[in-house]
Amino acid sequence: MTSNYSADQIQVLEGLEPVRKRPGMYIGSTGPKGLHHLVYEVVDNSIDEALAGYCTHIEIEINADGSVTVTDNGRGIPTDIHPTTGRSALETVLTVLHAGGKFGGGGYKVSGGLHGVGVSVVNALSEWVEVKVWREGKEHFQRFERGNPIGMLEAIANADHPTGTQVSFLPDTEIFKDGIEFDYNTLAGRLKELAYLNAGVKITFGDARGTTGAAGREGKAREEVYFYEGGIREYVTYMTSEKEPLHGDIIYVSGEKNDVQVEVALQWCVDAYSDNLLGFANNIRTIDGGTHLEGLKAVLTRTINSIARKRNKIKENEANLGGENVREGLTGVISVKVPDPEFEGQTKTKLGNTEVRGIVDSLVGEALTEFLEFNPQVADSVIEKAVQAFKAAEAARRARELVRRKSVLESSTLPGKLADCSAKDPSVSEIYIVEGDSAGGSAKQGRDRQFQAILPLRGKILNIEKTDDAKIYKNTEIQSLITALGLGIKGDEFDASQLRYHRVILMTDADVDGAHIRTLLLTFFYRYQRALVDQGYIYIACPPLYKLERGKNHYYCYSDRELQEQIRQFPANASYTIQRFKGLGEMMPTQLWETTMNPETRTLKQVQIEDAAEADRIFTVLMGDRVAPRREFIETYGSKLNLMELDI
Ligand code: 0RA
Repeated sequence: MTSNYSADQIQVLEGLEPVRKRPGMYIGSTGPKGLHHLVYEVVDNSIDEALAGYCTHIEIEINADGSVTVTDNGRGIPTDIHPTTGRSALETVLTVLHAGGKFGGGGYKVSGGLHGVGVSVVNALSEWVEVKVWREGKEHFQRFERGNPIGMLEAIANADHPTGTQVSFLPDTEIFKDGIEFDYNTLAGRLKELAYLNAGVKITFGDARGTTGAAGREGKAREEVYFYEGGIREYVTYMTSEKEPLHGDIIYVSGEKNDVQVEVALQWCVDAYSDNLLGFANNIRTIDGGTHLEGLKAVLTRTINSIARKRNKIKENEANLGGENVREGLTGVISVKVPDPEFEGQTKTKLGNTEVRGIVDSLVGEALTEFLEFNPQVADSVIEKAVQAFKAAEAARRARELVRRKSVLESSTLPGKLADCSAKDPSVSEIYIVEGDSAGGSAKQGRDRQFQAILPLRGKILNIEKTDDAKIYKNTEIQSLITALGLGIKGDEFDASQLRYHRVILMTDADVDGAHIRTLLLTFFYRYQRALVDQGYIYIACPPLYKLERGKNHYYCYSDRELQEQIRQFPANASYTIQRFKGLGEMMPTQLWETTMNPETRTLKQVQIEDAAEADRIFTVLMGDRVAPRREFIETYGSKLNLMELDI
C-alpha cells in the first residue's frame, strides 16, 4: 500500500497540521500583522478572480462577532469532485496546502513574501470557516473547524442567485494569543490600495461591530466603498491632492510585453523637494524597490535628458541632469504584474526578476517620449523644474563641501554631546535621541552604557519639510544627528552598513512639545532617508505618565486608562498617591531605566509605514508650507483629538 502513494496523496495526508504547528512560517507572525494577513489572503483570491475578468465586486465585512466575511461575484470555487483527492475541489482548496494554484489556471500568481500561501492556511488558523458558493444554479455550503471539514459539502437549489464565493472565518484565539480584534483603519488602508491597483473592481468594506464609547457609532455599521475607474491615475491624484501640480493631466503609461503587464502614472508638482515613487508587483507594495523601479528611474532620466537636449535646454557642453534632479517633485506609482515573481531581500519586498527592468524601460521610454513630444509645454516645465533642482543640488553640494571642510558631516569626529556606547557592533547598539539636556542627563545616568548611546538635542529641530538642502546641512542639530547615526547624503541610496545603531529610539516628553519634537524627528527621518523608517530602524520610547503609590507597592502607568484600571483594583477606601511625570527630566535615572530603557521591562513602538501614499500626504499636510490644507485638517479632525489634554 505504501508504494502506491502518489506525491499528491502524501501532501493530502500531511494536511494542515504543519500550519498550526508553525504559523509564523506561513503568515509571518501570530501578532496583529499575521492576523490581518488572513483577510488579505482571502481577498487576494477574489482579486485573482477579478484579474481573470470574472469578478467586479468584492465585499468585506467585519461581523458583529468579530469574524470576517469576504464575498465576491466571480465564478465560484468549483465544487465538482477532484480526481486525486476524491473530494470536492472546494474542500481540497480549503484543506490542502497550496492547492489553490492547481485550480487557478495561470494568471498572475503571487508568490514569495507573505502573500499567496492559500486560503487553506486561513482555514488552518481559524476556529471556524464557512464557505458558500453559488454556481450552476445551486448554493453550496461547507463548514470547517480548525482546518477540518465538519460534514460534507451540501447543495440546495438557488437558481436566482448570481454566481460567486463567500468565505467567512473566525481567527483561532489558540493561535492568535494577542487577540483577534481587527483594526478598521489597517484593513481599510490595504483595501483602498487594492481598489486603486485594480481599476474598476468595486470593493465594499463594512464594520458591523458595535462599539461602546466611540461617539456616534454605538452598534451602528460603518461602510465604505472603494471604486476607482481611473486606477493608479486616481491614486496619484489622491497622493498629490495637497500639492500644486506642474502639469494638468497625469502622465499614464500601460502596456504588456512577454506576459509582464506594466502600468505607470506620474505627476510632477511644484512645491516638493523629494520624490515619492511607489512600486507594486502583483499588488504587493515593494518597499525595498527592485527591477521595476530601477527600470522606471533609468528610463525617466534618459528620456528627460534626451528631450532636454532635443529642445536645446541642455547645451552640448553641459552635463546631463541627474536622476534625483529629474525626480524632484515627482509623485508616481508603478504597478507590474509578473507571472513568476521573485521577491528578494530580508522582508521579501524587493522585486528580483531581471527581465522586468528592460520591459519597463522600453514600454515607458516609448510612451513617455511620445507624450512629451506631443505636449511640449509639459516637457518644458518638467525640464525647467529638473534644471532648477540640478542648480539647487550644486548649491547644496557646495554648502556640504563647506561643512565637510569644517569636518562635521561625514567626519570621523562624533558630536560632542553624544554619549556613545562601548559596543561597536551596530546590530546590538541603540541610540536614544532625547529632548533637552536635563532629560539627556537622566538618560545618561540611567542607561546601560554597554549598548545604549544618548544624543540630547537642544530644542526643536529644523522642519525639513520646509527647508532646502543647503540649509539642512548647515543646521547643527541635524549635523549631530547625521554624524551620530552615520547617515549619508539626503536622498542617496541608504547604506545600512554605515548605520551606527540598529535601534534609533526617539524619547521625548509625554506632552505636546514632546509630540512636536517627535513629529519633527519623524519628518526628518522620513524625508532625509526614508529607508531608515521602511526598514524598521526607528522606534519610539514609551515613558510612563504616572507613578501610583500605595503602601509599599508602586505602579507605573502609561495612559490615563491604565491609571484608572489600576486604581479600580484597589479596595474602596484605599489611600494612594499619584505622581504625574511632567517630563523625562523629572524622573530619577533608575526610574527612567526601569520604566523606559531596560529591554526587559520597557515598551518600544516600532515605526512602520502601513500606507505609504497616506503617510506622504499627511507629512505634506502637517509639516508643509501651505497653511490652508493644515487648517482644514485641524478643522476636520481637531474635535476628535482631546484638546483638553493639551497642557500649553
Ligand atoms: C478556480 C477555478 C475557478 C474559480 C476559482 C478558482 C475561484 C476561486 C475563488 C476564491 C475566492 N473567490 C473565488 N472565485 C473563483 C473557475 C472554474 C470555472 O468555473 O471554470
